[in-house]
Amino acid sequence: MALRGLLRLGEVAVRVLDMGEAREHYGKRMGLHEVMTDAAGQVYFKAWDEHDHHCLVLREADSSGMDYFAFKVFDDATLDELEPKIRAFGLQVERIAAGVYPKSGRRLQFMLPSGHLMQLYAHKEQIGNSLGVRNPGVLPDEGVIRGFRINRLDHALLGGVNIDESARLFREVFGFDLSERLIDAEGGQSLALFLSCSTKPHDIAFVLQPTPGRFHHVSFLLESESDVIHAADLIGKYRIPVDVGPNRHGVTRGMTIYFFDPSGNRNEVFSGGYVHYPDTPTLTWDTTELGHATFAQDNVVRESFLTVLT
Ligand code: M3P
Ligand code: FE
Repeated sequence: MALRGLLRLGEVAVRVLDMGEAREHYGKRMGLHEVMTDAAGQVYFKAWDEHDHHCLVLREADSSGMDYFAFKVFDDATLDELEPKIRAFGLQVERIAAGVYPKSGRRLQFMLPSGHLMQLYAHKEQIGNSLGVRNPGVLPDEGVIRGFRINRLDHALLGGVNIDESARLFREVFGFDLSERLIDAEGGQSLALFLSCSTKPHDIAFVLQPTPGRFHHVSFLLESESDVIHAADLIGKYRIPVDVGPNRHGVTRGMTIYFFDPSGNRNEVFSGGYVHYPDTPTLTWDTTELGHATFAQDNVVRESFLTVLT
């Protein structure tokens, strides 16, 4: 597959209430690598198998939630091509100069109809995954893969209003596929929309909420389903609050566990899921199967999963 345009979710900026606790959670427990603190005190992390400098930015604030998320695009020309298209869709686009965001090239920034601040960038300093690029081998040195053994940032689920409009931007302007959707069995209203720009079942998703700009979870990829169980063991050992213990999503078919950071932001680690191609039909779930769509091993509808957002 010739992957061009938007490549992947490259960065999520999360607000935390206490930076010390957050560092312990994301660094020591989850095992992400802390790579930098900036002049404003924001702390930057990367997952071991990412080449780019960072994927997670934490900012200490009075409320938890997400400040913005950013997709990496293939090249600088992609930014030039997309800017007028985003404007033509009806959004105001702000240009942010290279270097304003550390280690990053210039960015485009706009507010989604669902109330989420989104950015696009083409360049971020690459510091590698510690294996090098010539005869890299397969196993990094001891201590590089640690904690929950997270490979990379994978996706985010965002809660907000006008999710059909946000999805339309991703499909019509960014060329994403609607891989799956959850609809109200009665009225047909979209309740959750899953969008892919790759062969993954989703790269970004939206869930309908009464208020804009909410954050449901950020998700990190693990190598294997046994690593999900290993993460669950660590979550228990360190008394990390669990939202949903190991289970399999109906939507995406990923093996998942949901837990909370010390500020109440939901995190997910997962493994697996099917391969999505551009000709894969959109899969539709409706509310008569809400339990199976969300957690397919026990089919239990979890109130907290549907209502707790930051
Ligand atoms: C995921 C995933 C819902 C399912 C969410 C699924 C909201 O987050 O990673 O597959 O029904
Ligand atoms: Fe997820």
